[in-house]
Amino acid sequence: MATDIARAACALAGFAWYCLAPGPAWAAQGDAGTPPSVRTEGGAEREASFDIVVKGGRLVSGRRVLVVHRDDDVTLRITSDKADRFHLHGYNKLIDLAPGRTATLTFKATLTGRFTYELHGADLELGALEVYP
Ligand SMILES: [Cu+2]
Repeated sequence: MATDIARAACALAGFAWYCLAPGPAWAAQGDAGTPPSVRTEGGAEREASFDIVVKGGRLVSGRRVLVVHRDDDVTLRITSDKADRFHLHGYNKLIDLAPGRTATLTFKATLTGRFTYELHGADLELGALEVYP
């Protein structure tokens, strides 16, 4: 249900090709799967941290789809070569980016689903955060 809403919003934003890409397509690109995060199975503390680097209007860091689980402590370290504003949809996290400086966003992944993230200044859709139960 939430996914449908997200897809509709994305379609309106002109990113239908991106939003409608099925899961297996991402998997085939090596984006899905085990997140490169520090995890303690069965333990109380889980964290997932990711670097998001944008240069010349392109995402140059590794993966577009960031995979975590509900209640993980998520850290996004975002670096852009131009001043911009980063937006994680759904969680509605906004952070200003200064050129060449890394901005850090931390939050607990309390909502499950697929949430796109983008740069507002460049109007650039970068990827998605997937939060699994
Ligand atoms: Cu946005």
